Amino acid sequence: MNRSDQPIEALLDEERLFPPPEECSRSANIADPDIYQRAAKDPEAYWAQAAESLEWMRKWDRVLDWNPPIAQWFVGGKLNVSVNCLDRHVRGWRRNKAAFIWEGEPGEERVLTFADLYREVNRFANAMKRLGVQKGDRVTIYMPMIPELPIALLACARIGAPHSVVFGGFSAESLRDRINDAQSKLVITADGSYRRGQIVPLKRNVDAALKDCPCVEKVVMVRRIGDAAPVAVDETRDVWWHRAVENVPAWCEPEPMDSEDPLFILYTSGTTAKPKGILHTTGGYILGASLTHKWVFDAKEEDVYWCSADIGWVTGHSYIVYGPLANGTTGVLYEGSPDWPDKDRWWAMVAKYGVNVFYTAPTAIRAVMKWGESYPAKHDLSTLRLLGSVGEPINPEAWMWYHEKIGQGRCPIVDTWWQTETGSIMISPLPGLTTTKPGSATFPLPGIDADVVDEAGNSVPLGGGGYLVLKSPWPSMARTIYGDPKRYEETYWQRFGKNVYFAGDGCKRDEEGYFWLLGRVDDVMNISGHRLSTMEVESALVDHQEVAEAAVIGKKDDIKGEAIAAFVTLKEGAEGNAGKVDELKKHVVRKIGPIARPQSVYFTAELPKTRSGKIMRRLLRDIAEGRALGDTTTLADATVVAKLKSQYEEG
Ligand code: 7RM
Repeated sequence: MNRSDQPIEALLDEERLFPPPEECSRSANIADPDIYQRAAKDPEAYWAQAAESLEWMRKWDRVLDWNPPIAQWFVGGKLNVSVNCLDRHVRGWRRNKAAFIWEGEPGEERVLTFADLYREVNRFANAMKRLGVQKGDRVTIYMPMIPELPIALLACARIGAPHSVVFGGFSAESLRDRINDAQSKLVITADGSYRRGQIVPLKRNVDAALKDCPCVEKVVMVRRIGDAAPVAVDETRDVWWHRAVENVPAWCEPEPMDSEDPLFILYTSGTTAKPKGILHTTGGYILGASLTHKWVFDAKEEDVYWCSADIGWVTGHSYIVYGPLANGTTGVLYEGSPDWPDKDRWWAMVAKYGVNVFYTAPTAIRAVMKWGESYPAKHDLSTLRLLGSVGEPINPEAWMWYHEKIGQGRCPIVDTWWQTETGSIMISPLPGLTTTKPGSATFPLPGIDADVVDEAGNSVPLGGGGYLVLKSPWPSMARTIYGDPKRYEETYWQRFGKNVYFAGDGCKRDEEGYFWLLGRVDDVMNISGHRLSTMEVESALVDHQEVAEAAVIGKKDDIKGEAIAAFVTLKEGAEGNAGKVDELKKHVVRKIGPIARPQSVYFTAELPKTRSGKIMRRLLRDIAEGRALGDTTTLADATVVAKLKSQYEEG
């Protein structure tokens, strides 16, 4: 499958080359190309040397224990992530350096220095302890992009309580399932959040979720909105953040964590209806996040860095919170939407704060492109020196537009391939070294052993395509799926043997060895850079009392990358009309959240299936994208798709 706007053959013929600007090569953190070879020759020595950049309470005994597929990194080492992100900076001159420049959607501004952040993290860590949270207890965080969100993450890290952040756009039911899966004791939320001028009632969703979460003992609420978002307070359970931190000591002893102790769980969609709780541990994760942030974004002391993701996704964990803070970087944190109050909000902020490095997703670039170049052109973007992309393949057209209209032809673009499971960037240019090609994530980073293999697991020669795999362990790799180690092994470490990580992405390499990511090869959709499984949406649909069966596909979309198209069979007697379409869309939003809202719903008497009863989504995709049907020989009843196709074409 190729999600780009060109056929893959055309991609591989891409002739536009963008060598690193001289200025960038001269000053880059990584300017010596030998690093790739050095890392490949002795990976353990390479990672050990990299880990010296962290502050350890006890040094490790062994770099790696590898019993495939179980890896342990920096065995015997002890450290605390919050110490690495805060204490070591406040001890020195960074004390009064800005850690976050925050802007609320309505326009408030707040700057938190490292000392401010340190103080708030210590206080909130003590507040959680007072509420009964102990090392190892899980904490679910369901919050808007306000300073209390990174404070909550770091406070969890300080006391050794693994956090599980649930994106604020998820529904009460999704929140409930994630709380129960993690068996969280504490939930941290806010009365609400702002989105395009509207108020999202977060606490109300928490209340709904907690009707079925007996594990939760306490809820902490930030007062973000105030009177416009009144909340029901359960006096025995709920406590305001500002009350919780009253009269707590200003210092909280950081928990000495084993390198392999859990740092967080983050849920991500797989091929089944149930999201997977990806578990990351302490030493390897913070090494991966900090090192890649330093190298890929060429982090400099004086930088103002902005990653536009939400902390509810892994990109926000690694590249808003942990990586940049570990490196002592000043980051921008923005609560709201890029088109509020107008479509130049981002560029106004870039100019206002003098942003140097900007990291966003192709779906956002394509939206900005559609709005037109007049919006960025209104603002002074001359401080930008480096641009990043993540979340899905970036089509060359969007890449060129980003390069010209945002980067003004001056800024290298780093197209970064990675996943929730990899913890940090795996395939990306190094801005001072790599000549880029629009649409290619270029090469695996030093120490990352990526390959492209065929069905049988054999490496495919340059020029060919297949499945993307990682053939050696790396420090920030996921350690397990929380509560389901078997699923972890089966999903990632079985397809090509227990030594080989299967990423679930298709990939081609050109004759020069550049990697071209082609999108998922499984039933995972990529909607605006967010992962959703077809099964998740299908089970939300069949949960509706009038739906008999549903098949969902990701249909190519100019802005979102993919948009959800649902093919639905109704139960006897139910009528498929416009009202029903609306009702089903709402039902999915209620079950999962707005990101899962189907763009189109089609009613059909039957779904195309193989003789063994498997729904042939490939054919539905052909229909939805208006292509000639692919191979239909395995269908149980070929008339089903023919009918569906003509019905679809009639509109
Ligand atoms: C960071 C993140 C992971 C999936 C992954 C890919 C796709 C991400 C790129 C990309 C092509 C990229 N984590 N993906 N980055 N595809 N080029 N630069 O997105 O767990 O939410 O998603 O996203 O399919 O498997 S994620």
